[in-house]
Amino acid sequence: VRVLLLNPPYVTITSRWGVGHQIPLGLLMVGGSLRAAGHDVALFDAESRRSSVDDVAAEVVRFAPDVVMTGHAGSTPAHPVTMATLRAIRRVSPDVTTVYGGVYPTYRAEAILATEPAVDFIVRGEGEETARKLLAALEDPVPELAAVRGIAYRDELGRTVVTPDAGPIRSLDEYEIAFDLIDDWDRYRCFGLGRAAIVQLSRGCPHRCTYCGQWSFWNRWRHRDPIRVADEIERLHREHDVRFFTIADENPTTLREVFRTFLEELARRALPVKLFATIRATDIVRDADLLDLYRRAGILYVLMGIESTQQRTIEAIDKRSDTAHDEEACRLLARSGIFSILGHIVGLEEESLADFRAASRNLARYGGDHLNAMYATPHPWTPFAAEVGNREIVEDDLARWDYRHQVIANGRLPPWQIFFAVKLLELRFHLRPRRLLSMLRDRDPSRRRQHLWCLKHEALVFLAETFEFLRRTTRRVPRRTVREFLGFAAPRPLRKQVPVAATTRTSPLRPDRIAP
Ligand code: B12
Ligand code: SF4
Repeated sequence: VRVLLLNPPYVTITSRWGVGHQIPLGLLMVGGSLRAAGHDVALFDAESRRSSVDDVAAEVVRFAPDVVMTGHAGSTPAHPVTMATLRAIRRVSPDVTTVYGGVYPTYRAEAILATEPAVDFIVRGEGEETARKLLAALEDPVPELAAVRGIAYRDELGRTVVTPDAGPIRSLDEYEIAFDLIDDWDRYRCFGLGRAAIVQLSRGCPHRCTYCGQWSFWNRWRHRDPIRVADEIERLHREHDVRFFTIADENPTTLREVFRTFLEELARRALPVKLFATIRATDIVRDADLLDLYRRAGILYVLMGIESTQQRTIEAIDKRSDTAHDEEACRLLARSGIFSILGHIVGLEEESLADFRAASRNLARYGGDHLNAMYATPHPWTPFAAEVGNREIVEDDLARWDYRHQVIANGRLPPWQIFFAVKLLELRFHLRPRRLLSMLRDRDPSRRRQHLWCLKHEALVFLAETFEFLRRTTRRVPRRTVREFLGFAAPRPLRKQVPVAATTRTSPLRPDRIAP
């Protein structure tokens, strides 16, 4: 089967002015699996090419695939433009079969199929095996679609059929990743460090933060062979001069020994590459004795989702962490020469201006290097969405459900006040004298270059977001609660909260959430 993998033309302020574009790893993983099964596969990355919807339609006519497969990492906010693109494709190539995958369509399959005739199939969950089985079924003169687990489609009577879940892939190492489908590595550059790629050591997370939609998507935490991932990094560096790697994992440090093996392999190879990883503060504290190895392996940035500087909020979202760990992790990373990025979420509670002032003071005390202030977003598949079901939404455009726009109303403060409170928080954090002074005092020229690169791009994102907000303040959003907007039939029951004090905060791993 001739397959065109399509990364839709979804471009955000953060990719345009901030971190840049990244390779579409999910599609490359699906592509590798399909190619190994004998299909003819190509990739069109409309995001990094900054193509228009019409450019994509023209490319589909030119390539003339049997099947177009699409999906984007920034799944929910990318949904509207993905649908516009599939509609344009349908207009010019009515016979092409369309397949849509990723996190958002996994959970909204029925709603999408009911309203979007341009979507023929949805692959729910991990794509490698299911996409292969779907194509095998489609090649059959009498396709037995109902037997393919993990898909959704319309039957000949137009009824939506959702087949049983496919379940998590057992051995992630069995699948090849089609990195060679990338035709121009120069389109993927990050942090001013040259060519960039994403790699994945593990999938899933054994934690259960209420607002996070990732743990349920991947099901159990599983990992690849850490040595093979190090091989992959070395190969991408040697063959394509990739110098910056983002580790896609939700929680790469879940098993200390696995992560340690990965780091030791990288340190031993002494490649001139830098890494970005998302790691829990509790694991940074746990790994205090390994942080020198982290640095030698090339880890340059660690994003820590601290989410709030209030202990009550951290407990309400079941983060299984605490403010002491967050502060300690910042200190340890600074001591090890690794840049920390603090993920802070606004809207998990209805903050007052006093709460913003307290957050600003606390974040300054933690002393991290960068702040990524985000807005709580009620993905319908999270317990958080049910918890905030009665709050109103202030943003009904899914394209803005990207963590950079306020979605849920705050009963105490209007959106314009929240926006400026967040911008002030960012400004005070990034321009605090102690931070600026330590940047100026940094003698290492490569670190100084990083400081400057980040400062410039943080300023650009700041200005672009402010400009965008001012242009858009007049738009009125009809009054609806989260529940009404998402169309919940009934609020989902709240999960039983485990009191944090009754658990071991630093190692709350449950064996049933980790694959053997
Ligand atoms: C690396 C990363 C980034 C990178 C690179 C993104 C990229 N272009 O690849 C950067 C830093 C640029 C980034 C930016 C953003 N990101 Co981001 N990012 C991630 C991260 C950490 C990993 C993504 C990844 O590569 N995963 C691994 C791959 C293999 O998984 P996957 O893409 O889901 O693909 C699998 C399946 O979903 C499925 N599949 C996917 N697509 C398709 C298509 C078909 C046809 C099929 C059959 C199957 C299929 O098969 C794949 C293999 O099993 C995730 C969190 C996470 N750990 O997953 C967040 C995440 C994807 N990001 C998210 C968001 C919202 C964003 C931003 C919008 C934030 C912002 N406002 O700037 C932007 C989008 C900008 C952009 N243009 O990409 C959210 C998406 C939320 C949602 N579910 O809707 C996530 C899940 C974070 C989170 N915890 O909520 N991100
Ligand atoms: S630790 Fe991170 S990935 Fe894991 S459930 Fe919490 S927010 Fe999600």
